[in-house]
Amino acid sequence: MFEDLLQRLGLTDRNAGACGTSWIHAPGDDWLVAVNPATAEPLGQVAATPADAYERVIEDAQAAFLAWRNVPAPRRGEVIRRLGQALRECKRDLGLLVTLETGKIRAEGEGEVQEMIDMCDFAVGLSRQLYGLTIASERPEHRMMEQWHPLGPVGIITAFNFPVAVWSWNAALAAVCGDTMVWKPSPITPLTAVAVQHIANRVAAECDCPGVFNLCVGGTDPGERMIHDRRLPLISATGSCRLGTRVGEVVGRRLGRSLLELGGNNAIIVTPSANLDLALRATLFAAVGTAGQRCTSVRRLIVHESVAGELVDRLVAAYRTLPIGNPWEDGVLVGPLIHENAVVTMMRAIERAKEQGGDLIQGGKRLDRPGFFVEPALVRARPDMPVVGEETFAPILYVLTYRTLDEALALHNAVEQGLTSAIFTESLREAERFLSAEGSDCGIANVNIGTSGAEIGGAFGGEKASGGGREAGSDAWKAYMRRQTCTINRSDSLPLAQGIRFDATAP
Ligand code: UN1
Repeated sequence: MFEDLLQRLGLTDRNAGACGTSWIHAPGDDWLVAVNPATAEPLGQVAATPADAYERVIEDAQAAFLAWRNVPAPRRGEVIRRLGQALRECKRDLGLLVTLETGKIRAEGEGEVQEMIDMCDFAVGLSRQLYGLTIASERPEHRMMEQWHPLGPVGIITAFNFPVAVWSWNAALAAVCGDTMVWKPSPITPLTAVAVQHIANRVAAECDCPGVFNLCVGGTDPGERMIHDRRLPLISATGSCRLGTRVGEVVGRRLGRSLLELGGNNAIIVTPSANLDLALRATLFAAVGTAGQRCTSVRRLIVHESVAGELVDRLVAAYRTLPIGNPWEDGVLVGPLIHENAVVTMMRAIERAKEQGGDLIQGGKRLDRPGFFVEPALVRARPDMPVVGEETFAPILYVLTYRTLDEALALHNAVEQGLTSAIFTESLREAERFLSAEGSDCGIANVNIGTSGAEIGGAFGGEKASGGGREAGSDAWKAYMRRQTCTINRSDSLPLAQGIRFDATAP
């Protein structure tokens, strides 16, 4: 049905999955099958990376790093400017492939490519702003300064739900910072990764910088190799808390750096003064957008009891008319879940919620059609239900009520994760309290905006079990570089810091 599209993106039925300075066509018999979750039909296959191909990819990334680190940063920025241009040219095609491989709707598929473009623009500017500080020295005729150097080849592990944007958060920064990189995409979305690699290869060929962007498609095998590999000083990983724990442990054992962007159990607090129209629209996008499969999706709605009745009625009405269907069709707002297992996990969570005393007030059924479609679910819940503390990667929204803001904040922060958060209020005091030190404990806190859909200009990431990493905007680039403190003496004496005297006589 979409053969032309695959062709335009350089894809065939069977694609190589390992790429260093060139594609490595290993005879490997381990093929990953990309499936369209809306039809359960295969889209194409990609070869998993065997051990010897992995070695070649890492060697290419290492060799390329030796040259790339010496290229002036603004020139590295030029490569990323061109990458952004190439992405603009294929925004529709790549966006549609994201839709086909992940099941997210067209607007969101293209939105993801826009996020890549924005990220490239940001990194181009950054390539002239990798600033260090100068610091007052306590010693006469001395100067202290801080400078930032490239770190090395970076390992990038990404998840199925943002199969291309999260690569760009890392890749655009790593490249301008002078790092080369090795990308292991989710084994569920290998086709978009191969398509992006083709685009990156074209840009790298034009700019004569082979080996900066590298790929090794696969499951746990290349993943485990990467996290153990001392040649990768930084592993940036996006995925579940379980994956993050493994990455953090293994990389920590070799004293490498890890940048973790893990799960969330995000909440929206709706206060008595809230503009309910806004709260409703924001909740809908955050709860059912991407079929609830963003790490930023809202999982808990904490509503003041005085407005809970009205808000829940309006949510139920909106859920009943949600256009669910083929994500590439106009007007559809909810596509399928990613695979069969995701459907089963969602149904189990709903069963457990019921057993624990929750009340399923809307949706929650599988649709009788091919693919992995479900009705988004609304569950009236109590905070002590264990299932409410878990992140089920599906559109289940637990509705909780509260009486005082103290109670709402305590409920809000009572989960293991700490990624994104939001409050809907017209009260300055409530908003400021939510943003204060005693308010939201998350990496992202919004007022009158939902939990999902962050801009790339800010640092993205969360606290607690969400991993602590920060990616994309602000000064997230610092994770991709090594900091060096330099002190320079232009005098004829050798004063020691802290006033120490050490007058050894030299012969
Ligand atoms: C994710 O789900 O892993 O803020 C990332 C958002 C997107 C990124 C989500 N910009 O929802």
